[in-house]
Amino acid sequence: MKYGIYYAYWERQWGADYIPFVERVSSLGFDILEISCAGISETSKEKISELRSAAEYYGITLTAGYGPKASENIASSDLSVRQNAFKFWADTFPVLYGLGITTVGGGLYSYWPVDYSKPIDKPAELHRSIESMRTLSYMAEKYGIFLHMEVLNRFEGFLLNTAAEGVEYVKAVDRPNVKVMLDTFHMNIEEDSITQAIRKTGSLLGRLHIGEANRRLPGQGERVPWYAIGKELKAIGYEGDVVMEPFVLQGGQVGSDIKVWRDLSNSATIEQLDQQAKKSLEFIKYIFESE
Ligand SMILES: [Mn+2]
Repeated sequence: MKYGIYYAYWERQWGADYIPFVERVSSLGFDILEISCAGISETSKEKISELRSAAEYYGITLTAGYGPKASENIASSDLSVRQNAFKFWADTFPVLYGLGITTVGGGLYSYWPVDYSKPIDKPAELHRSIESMRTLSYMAEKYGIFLHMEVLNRFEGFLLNTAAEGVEYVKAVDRPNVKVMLDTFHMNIEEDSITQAIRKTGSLLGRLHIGEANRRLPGQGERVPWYAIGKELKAIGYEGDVVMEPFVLQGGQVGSDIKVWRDLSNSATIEQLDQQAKKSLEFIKYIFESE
């Protein structure tokens, strides 16, 4: 397995100059830097090739995550929104390809975070989402890109809240480059058993986000059964990526969207954030790689 971290651990806004992060995560021992698709299609060609070169130089694999905006919802009842969503991905896939990125994960089947002041029609939304995802999967396939359907907790999404719903969705789409993505933070809220959820997802599990129940770094809490999860990943033969997605900083659009209303970093300096990420990586590798 390869181990990574999402850049937003250090950032308060979505999207960033990712080049300095490549060296940073490499020096901390990670294999992967996960970036956001936000605004990536507007990045200059020079910047994209510079980022790709940096990743190659430091031996870092780039991966991408995304929570589509309401205007980029492939499941919308509004045809013009669905068309805009396809346009967003038509502009984004070539850039990801240019970065050597072959995996995108997140609530790609809907939008994020969901506006619950509006009425929810889950069956209709699900039906449109599955149809649209099939189309999107062919667009992604041209660039060798896999799409990972991240199962999210009820407060952030309503289409896929459990691994079982993720599996059902992926089976309905029935495309080889569309898989289930699980995240221990969301699973901790919704699943009866995190290990059973992983077991039942089995070979359809394409991607994994890890974090404590409050989104601090793996190993900083006592709520998530890391050892049992590691054993389960082995049992299903999981060889995909393990990407930590900690959110500990207040402020900015990231703090607001993630609902970080207190400082979860304990006033950490940037050097301390680095050291804590390094320690968490060592912890999780020790647990997941042990026999
Ligand atoms: Mn996640």
